[in-house]
Amino acid sequence: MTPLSFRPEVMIQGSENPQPDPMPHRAPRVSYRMSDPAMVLAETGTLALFAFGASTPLHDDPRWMQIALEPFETPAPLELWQVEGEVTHGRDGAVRWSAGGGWLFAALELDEHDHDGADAAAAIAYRTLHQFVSSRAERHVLRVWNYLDAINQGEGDDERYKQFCHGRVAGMGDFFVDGFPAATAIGHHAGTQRLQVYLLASDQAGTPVENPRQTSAWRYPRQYGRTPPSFARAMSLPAGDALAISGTAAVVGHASAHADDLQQQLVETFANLDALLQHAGMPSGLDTHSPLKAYVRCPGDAAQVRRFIHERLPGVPVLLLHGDICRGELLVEIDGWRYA
Ligand code: 3EB
Repeated sequence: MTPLSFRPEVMIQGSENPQPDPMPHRAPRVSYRMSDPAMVLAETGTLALFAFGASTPLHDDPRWMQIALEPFETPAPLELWQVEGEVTHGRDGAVRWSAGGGWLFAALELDEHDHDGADAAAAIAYRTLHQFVSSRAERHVLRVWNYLDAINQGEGDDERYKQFCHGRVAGMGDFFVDGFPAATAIGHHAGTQRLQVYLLASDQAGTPVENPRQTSAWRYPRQYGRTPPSFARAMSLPAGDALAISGTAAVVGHASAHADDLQQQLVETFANLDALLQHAGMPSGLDTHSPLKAYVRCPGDAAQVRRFIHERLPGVPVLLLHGDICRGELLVEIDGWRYA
């Protein structure tokens, strides 16, 4: 839906409603940039800035986040979220946040040692973020990223990813009654039990999008754990001008396809991405404004993943990160943005 076609509806609603919803805001611009963090943080409209890997600097600014995933190409660019207008930022207990132009970034990092494991840490993280977001006008969570240590450790229902899924649902309460946000959940190798959760929220609701080639994650059968994963395959942003694409892997229906075959998993992952874009009504393919991340389990696979993506999507910015996918047989996962 374009902002123009949306306008008359809002005006009609507005005439009946003393407090009409604000107009949908233009989607934040997400890009990768090689630049000096201090300079980017000083720019008007910088909502968040991400650095990848342990060798990046630390900053006190609440908008700065060091991600526990190592990039395969160094120096890696920063990931930048830009909005229109002034940005304010602060801390609320353990939550770091920034807001501007109708958008909200919020982040929480926990040490699992303080919280008795992945299950309890996820519950605390989601409860805390829920409480914070509820206090804000930007209360519609559209996109969440989750990074946790040793994601595939443990057998059966005790696997840490499954514990995380259980705790996430326990902690979220009625956070997502209007539908789950788009999400990513990836394992890091930082060797500390650090749980990183961050989100993008808006003062307007988005539209969750599912993938016709895939069972909705919250309907996965029992074999994948006691508590199915709670995320949407994608989220169309309120103005319909961007699609936030969840972590997408070689899952067809609910099953992992091509166990341990990297090339075939890449082909299947791109078939999933194509189907998702089509189902969302977005232009097919990805363009040079559509930044992607590829999470690669085995460092030796990175070159092949890079080659495949560059051949398939020339000119599309892609950041290759060392990360474990939540099912042991999956070797690669891709997420990112598609602007209309
Ligand atoms: C899948 O299709 C792959 O638990 O939040 C992808 C995106 C996956 C998000 C999550 C998990 C999550 O099931 C795994």
